[in-house]
Amino acid sequence: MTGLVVKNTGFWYLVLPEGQSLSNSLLQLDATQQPAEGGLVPCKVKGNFRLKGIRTTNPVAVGDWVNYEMNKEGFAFINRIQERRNYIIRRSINLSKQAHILATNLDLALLVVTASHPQTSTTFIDRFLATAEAYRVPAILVINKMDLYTDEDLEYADYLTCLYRNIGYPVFRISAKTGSGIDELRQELVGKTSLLSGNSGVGKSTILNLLIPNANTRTAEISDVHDQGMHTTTFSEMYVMPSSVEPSSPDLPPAYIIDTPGIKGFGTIEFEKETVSHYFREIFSISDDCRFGNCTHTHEPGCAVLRAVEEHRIAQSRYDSYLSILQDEDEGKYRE
Ligand SMILES: Nc1nc2c(ncn2[C@@H]2O[C@H](COP(=O)(O)OP(=O)(O)O)[C@@H](O)[C@H]2O)c(=O)[nH]1
Ligand SMILES: [Mg+2]
Ligand SMILES: [Zn+2]
Repeated sequence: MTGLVVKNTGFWYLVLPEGQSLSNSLLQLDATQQPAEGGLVPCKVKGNFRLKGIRTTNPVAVGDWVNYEMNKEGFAFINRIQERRNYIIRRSINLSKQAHILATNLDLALLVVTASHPQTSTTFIDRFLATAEAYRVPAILVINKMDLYTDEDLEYADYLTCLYRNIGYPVFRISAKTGSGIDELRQELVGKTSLLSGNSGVGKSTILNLLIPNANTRTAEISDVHDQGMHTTTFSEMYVMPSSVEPSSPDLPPAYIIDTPGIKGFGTIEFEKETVSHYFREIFSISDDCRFGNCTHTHEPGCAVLRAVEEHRIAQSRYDSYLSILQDEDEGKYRE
């Protein structure tokens, strides 16, 4: 039998049988609460699944299409993962050689950022975008809390908007509080499987609750002292977004949104020094004009990238992020 992995709770994977449609109410039940008829199938994993030599804490991830079989004890086990179009992993904290697969088979990686409360740094954004490029997942930025901003915050929001639109990334400006910009964002997500990411406190749960009535994700109050949200859950969770607020037409493909509560960032796990520049689109395209083919764009004579940074054709903030990833490789460590 074939199905889609829609939830991962500990060693249980909940699988949606092929051809069956998903509802948020089923997603809210755990493995032991699923109805026998028409429910999600609780599965365990049997066999050794590996990802290109990388050890992962979870062999199977939300978004995977799998084959499963019932066993005698009455539960199912996954015995094959169908080939993945893509995946996004993060390095496990304190386990430098282990990685956690956040989600697979993604159409979109959506990064929610804020100009304040808390402020998202360009380094964080660029690491996210570079990771998305490396995994070949199209990325978009969503600037939230537009209702909240002072003139200074707005300046930063405008800077981010221009910078990333110029590079070619779609940028949405929304307020989950007032609802402004939400319809445009919803249109972007229709028919796709999207990963929702961003620092805690930027409004991911609030956005989900707005896009998906009854999603009931918990929102955290930002602590005044640390200006950071509280972690509430840890596993990747999938939600189904109705294609419109009205009862959706059955012909429209569903939109899946995968939330990764408590995940702050992605380790730059697979980057090699020579390829880091490939994941900065505008740096990569200008590097064609560097004198040396193996230019690292740090000190070489005739480096077109260094010249472009000087002439402000490449943003200093982007170049700094590029250098910071290179530095990680030097030190052999991966910060978040
Ligand atoms: N003013 C304002 N506050 C927001 C907005 N979106 C979320 N918040 C608040 O920001 C805090 C963190 O939101 P939450 O959704 O829990 O963030 P998450 O950690 O990314 O899931 C909560 O107090 C929300 O009410 C917004 O657009 N404007
Ligand atoms: Mg949240
Ligand atoms: Zn160069």
